[in-house]
Amino acid sequence: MPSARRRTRTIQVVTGVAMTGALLLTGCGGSGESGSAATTTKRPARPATTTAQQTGERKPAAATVAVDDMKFSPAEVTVEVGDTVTWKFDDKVPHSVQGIGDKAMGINSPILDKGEWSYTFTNPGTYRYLCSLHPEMRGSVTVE
Ligand SMILES: [Cu+2]
Repeated sequence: MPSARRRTRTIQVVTGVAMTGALLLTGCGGSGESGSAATTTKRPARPATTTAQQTGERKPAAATVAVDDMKFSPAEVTVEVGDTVTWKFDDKVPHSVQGIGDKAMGINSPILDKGEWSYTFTNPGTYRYLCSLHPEMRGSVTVE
């Protein structure tokens, strides 16, 4: 078998080279194979984890209270935490939405005769309010 013979010769050659190399160890720096630089394949940067949350979209009002005919209607509404209540003003005289007590301090609309005003409730509880011009006009928002 010729291949077996060749292999034997190759082994001999290799051994010889190895020996020679050992002898010339000090002298043969630099002449080796080039291009063996490990090319680390650069992995593409992991894409930013996309969150499915839609924080940009504004939630529609969970409840709408009409401010008309000298009253809030419905006078009592119930929403969930994070919900927005919108008051729609449409009366012959102006009104406002004014929270009653420290808890409802943030509820404070301008005085309006037309248009609407919204408030987003972020804590559970019952929030009572009135119209600053007509304190007999009262309503409440319960946040669950
Ligand atoms: Cu009023």
